[in-house]
Amino acid sequence: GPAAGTLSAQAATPLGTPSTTGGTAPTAATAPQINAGGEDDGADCAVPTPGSLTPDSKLPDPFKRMNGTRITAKSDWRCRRAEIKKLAERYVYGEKHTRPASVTGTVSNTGITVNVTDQGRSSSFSARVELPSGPGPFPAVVVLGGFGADTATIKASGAAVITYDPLAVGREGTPRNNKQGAFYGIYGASSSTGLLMAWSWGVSRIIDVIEQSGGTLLKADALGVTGCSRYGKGAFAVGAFDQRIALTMPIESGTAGAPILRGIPGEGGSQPLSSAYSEQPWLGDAFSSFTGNPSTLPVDTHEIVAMVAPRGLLIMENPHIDWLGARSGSVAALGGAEVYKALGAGSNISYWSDIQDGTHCAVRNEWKAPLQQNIQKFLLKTGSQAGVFRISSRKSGDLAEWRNWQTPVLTG
Ligand code: MCU
Repeated sequence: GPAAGTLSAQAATPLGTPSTTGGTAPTAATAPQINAGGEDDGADCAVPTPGSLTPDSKLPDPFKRMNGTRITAKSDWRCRRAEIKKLAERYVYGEKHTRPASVTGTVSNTGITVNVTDQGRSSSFSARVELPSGPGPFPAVVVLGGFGADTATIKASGAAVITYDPLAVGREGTPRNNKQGAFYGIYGASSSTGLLMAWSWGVSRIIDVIEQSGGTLLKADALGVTGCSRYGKGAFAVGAFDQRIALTMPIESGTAGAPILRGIPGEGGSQPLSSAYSEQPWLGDAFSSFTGNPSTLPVDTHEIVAMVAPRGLLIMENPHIDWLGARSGSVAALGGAEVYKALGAGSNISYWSDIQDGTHCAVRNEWKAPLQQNIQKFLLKTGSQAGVFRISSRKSGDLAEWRNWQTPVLTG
């Protein structure tokens, strides 16, 4: 049986391959597609090759460039972010790969199909679509996996739900040298990229198809992502590595999700780094060097939080289950929030672990209002509610213990 403290993994409900042949998009007034940005707005930044790694038990300074200087202007963040992205790919998640040579597909009111060709190889996968009532085009939330997300509230708020089975793109239960799924069909079964990044790549390809569909049914500039547990880890990576995602909402993500990696060894009962690394190939192969001691990591998850800035972010965590590392999660949110503040976007990040019911991936009453408010603000663009930090006293971390840097006042 599972080790004490282990969560029994809820089986992901297999999602039927949606039929798209009969689907007809409801007619809707065509609005011009205004893109929030590209998948990777810092792709043109010159990022140095990382040098040797030096141990530091504190969180890396998110404002300090790889060349040792600190950024001084808000406009500097774009290329500093590109450095964090490169470090995160190299040491934590593995390479995402840039936009493939060809992405085609269809969007209907029941499903999305995706066909990708890159490096001379092709693969396909699909997702299910459920529309809210009323006239489109609709914002949409991509839900990774089939559990834990409050899809009723998402739809009642006026957003479509796109249910995506990450396992079709990066399968679980395979050895690291024989990874399977649509991502690995293209980039190879021995790719060192972990499942979380493969899942993130899959959502990016769904967004490519939505962008190409012309915006009559789903709005490419009003997309969110969510998922619980292992799919919370995935949702976190999706939002960090695609800047077209307007709202990122990881739920109870645990180790390899939001919680600071440096915090895990000292947070009693939390899933050890070695366990998260070996349970499934979620993280990239290169993370093996850090499972015993994360102190030489040149990046930590407060900076993955920061990669989402200034876009909408709602981190939901469960402080009743030690395994989920919610104390380290609160530190990641607080640390990343410093970047949001420096960018003048402090009200775009929310964190909520003050909940009553300890059941893993339960749909919770406490999260209904913040979910709705974030959808209104970042997807429907009708709300303006400020972000909230509701950190449970059960698992409340202290950022001051984790940093030796201060937040600069950025110009611009
Ligand atoms: C929190 O996410 C994982 C956790 O990392 C695993 O150790 C456990 O087996 O499964 C959790 C999960 O995905 O539950 C549905």
